Amino acid sequence: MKPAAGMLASGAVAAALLFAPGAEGAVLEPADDFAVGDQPESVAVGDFNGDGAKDLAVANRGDDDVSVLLGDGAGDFDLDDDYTVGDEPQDIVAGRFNNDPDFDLAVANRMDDTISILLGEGDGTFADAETENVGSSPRSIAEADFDRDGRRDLAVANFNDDDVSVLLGRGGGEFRRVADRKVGDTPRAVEAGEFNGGKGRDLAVVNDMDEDVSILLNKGEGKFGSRRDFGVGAMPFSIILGKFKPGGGEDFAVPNSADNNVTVRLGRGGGRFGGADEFEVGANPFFVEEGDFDLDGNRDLVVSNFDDADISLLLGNGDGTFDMPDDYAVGTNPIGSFVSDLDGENGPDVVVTNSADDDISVLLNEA
Ligand SMILES: [Ca+2]
Ligand SMILES: [Ca+2]
Ligand SMILES: [Ca+2]
Ligand SMILES: [Ca+2]
Repeated sequence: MKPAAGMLASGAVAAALLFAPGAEGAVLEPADDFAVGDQPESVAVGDFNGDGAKDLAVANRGDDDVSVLLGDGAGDFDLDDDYTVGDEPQDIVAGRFNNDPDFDLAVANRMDDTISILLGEGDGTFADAETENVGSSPRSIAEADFDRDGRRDLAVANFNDDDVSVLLGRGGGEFRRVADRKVGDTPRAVEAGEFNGGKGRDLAVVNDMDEDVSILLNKGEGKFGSRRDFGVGAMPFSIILGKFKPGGGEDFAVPNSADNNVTVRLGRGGGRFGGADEFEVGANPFFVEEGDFDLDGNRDLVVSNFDDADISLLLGNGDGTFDMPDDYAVGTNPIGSFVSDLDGENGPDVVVTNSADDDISVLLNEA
């Protein structure tokens, strides 16, 4: 770690004592929990019924379905309905996949090598799932308009195939699988980002066995160049892209579940990254998201710690370094998380899936 980060650590210890969860000055309020299905692993956010309040969709790996929870705009959620998807859904994204303004859902099903598309009706309900084939053991799904035709597209990380399937949206909620691009060994997570200001959104893929991130730059028309790999730590699980320091392209943060830390590498533009810095988090960190939680203009990180039943909030310093974490209790074995302003005040809030409790935790921001 850079000397500057070490200097900040002593001040951060004092801050951690002051900002204990639930205490005055804490950034996040104590969690409220809401029941979902069996073994929830991933959550997506959107306004599914068009009432201006954010809603939630949770992929339940143990139930092979998706729970939809409608929000009241103040941080409360009601379970509305469950929708059958494929075998062991692992990841879910919300987006607009057909030609109406309503949010739809896309789900990666790890055991039957498919994705499920659930088209939204605009009233909080969804049509029966349509199925598309992808590679072997899809673990993660990302959405963006990769070919810039105005239709949203999908990228899926196939864990057993060491590749990423690219599916271009055709409108109407249908997709055409145009390519499987090679990445590293056992890709576990994929995100769409912008690394070179080029021809559309690029891809960042986390490779478990290789302990690195493959960057694939968009060449236009939904085609991607050869991968360039950047090392992270042991058993990396997920990735978030953001601007943790001004300049360059997007930066990335990756939790290393076997190292109990997060690797941050700063974008230099052109799809290249600076050296790795590590920041300590809790035990067995799985998911990372980003947002400006204390509203100081610097982007912060939030990480779910699977073995600790909590999340770590690392406040950013705006120079690519982060303070020591403040931890907030959630449920048992938290995995997926999503950051969004769920109550329309006080900046971004956090929702976390507790895979062993069959519920989700919502932590509202009180900054
Ligand atoms: Ca809503
Ligand atoms: Ca497109
Ligand atoms: Ca901040
Ligand atoms: Ca909020």
